[in-house]
Formats: sequence, C-alpha cells, structure tokens
Amino acid sequence: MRLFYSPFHSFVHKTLVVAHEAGLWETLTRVPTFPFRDLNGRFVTGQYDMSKLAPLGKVPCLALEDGTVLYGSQTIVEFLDAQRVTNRLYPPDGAKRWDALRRLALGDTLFECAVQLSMEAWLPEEARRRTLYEWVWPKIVATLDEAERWAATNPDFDIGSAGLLQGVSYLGEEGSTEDLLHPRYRWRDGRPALSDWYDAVIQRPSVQTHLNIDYDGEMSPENHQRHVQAVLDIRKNR
Ligand SMILES: N[C@@H](CCC(=O)N[C@@H](CS)C(=O)NCC(=O)O)C(=O)O
Repeated sequence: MRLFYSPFHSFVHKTLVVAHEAGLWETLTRVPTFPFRDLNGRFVTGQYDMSKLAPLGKVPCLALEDGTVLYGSQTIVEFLDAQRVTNRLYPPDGAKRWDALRRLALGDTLFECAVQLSMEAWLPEEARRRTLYEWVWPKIVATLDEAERWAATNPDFDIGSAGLLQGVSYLGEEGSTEDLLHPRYRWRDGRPALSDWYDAVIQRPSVQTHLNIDYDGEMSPENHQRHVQAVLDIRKNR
C-alpha cells in the first residue's frame, strides 16, 4: 500500500497511528507529497499533483495493491482499522461507537480549522482576514474545552482519540506567532486533563514512530510522480 501524505512530523498523523496500531506499518510505503499551491495556483514546493488519483487533489490518499485509491482521511483510517481482527479502534456498535465517531468529527474539524488558520498566516499581515480568525477561533476553543471534559473521564484509546490527537497536536505547543487573534496560543493552559492525556498517548509506539522525527527518505517531486505513475499502471492493467 502507498500512502501519499505530507511528511511534516511536527504533528501526529492519525493515518500513520491507525496503520501502526493495525500492525500494517511495514506494509505501508509512505510517499511524501506537498500538495500546497500559491495564490497563482503554482505548487509551492514543486510538482506534487494528486489530481490523477484524487479529484480533490488533497492528501492523505491511500493506494491499495490493486490500484484502488482511497481518499479522505476518515475513509483511509476506517479501511486500515477494518484489516484488524481484534481490538479495532472503531467500537463495533452502540453508544461507544457513536461517541468515538463524534470525537473523530470533532478532532478532524479542529485539524481543518487549524490548517485554515495556518494557511491564512501565509498571507502578508495586511491581507489576513480578521473575520476568519473571529469565525474560527471560538470553534477551536470550544472543541478544546469539550476535549478537556472528555479527557478527565480517563478514556480508552479509540478512533476518536486518534482524531483528537491529530487536531490538538497540529495546534503546536505555542501556537502561531502570526495569528491575528491569539498569537502563541497555548492549548494546555487551563486544560490539565487534556494535557496529561496528551502526554500519555504520545508515548504510544504508533505515535513515537513519527512524531518529531524527520522523514529521512526520498521526497522529490520525481519520486512522487513515479509512485503516481505506478498506481496508474496498476489501474491500466487490471
Ligand atoms: N478532509 C480531508 C482534509 C485533508 C487536508 O486538508 N489536506 C490538506 C493537507 S493538510 C491538503 O491536501 N491540502 C491541499 C489542497 O487543499 O489542495 C481529510 O481529512 O482527508
């Protein structure tokens, strides 16, 4: 399996966590992909076009051995977890399942809000939209407060935990210096349960495999294009 993803390991990637928890780490070929474009639509870091495999052109994307391509991190993690026979991160049914899915949605939306703000920070300060920060920040704060209440219940690690872990980790320890409303926001402040929970879960081997560890393989656009082409070839021949 090939996982196309942005190899920034300053935050926790839930797709990597779930792959590792499912015992699939060794079967995963990670393909570094930098999908971001500048305001003129040019790739910021070279040519990492995902559009032949995924119409949204976003990462992560998982290409299976038969050429099937899954995108949307929620689809990918559910697929990876479904390969497990026991101890799945998706509770099978009932209240626990809905609670885990609810927290997965919370964590993923937290992540998307944080990505939105960090992309806004690419603009010169005078071009950044204060209204965007005013719209997004209350969502981030309310999500963190909900996560604090949940973390105080000494929860099991499930798919919702993996989602929250990714979202919280993306905020960084000190937030962004460029944020118009909350520069250097510290999510830990006033949230002791979430802070303790976070420190405990990042010790999991599935997190330690990548968090704050630089990607040390090939990251060139040519490498990326080779892998895209390999998937297209499989699809052509099947
Ligand atoms: N809902 C998507 C969001 C993924 C996402 O936001 N990916 C960003 C990188 S963090 C991306 O590929 N952006 C490139 C683009 O929007 O063209 C998921 O969970 O998979």
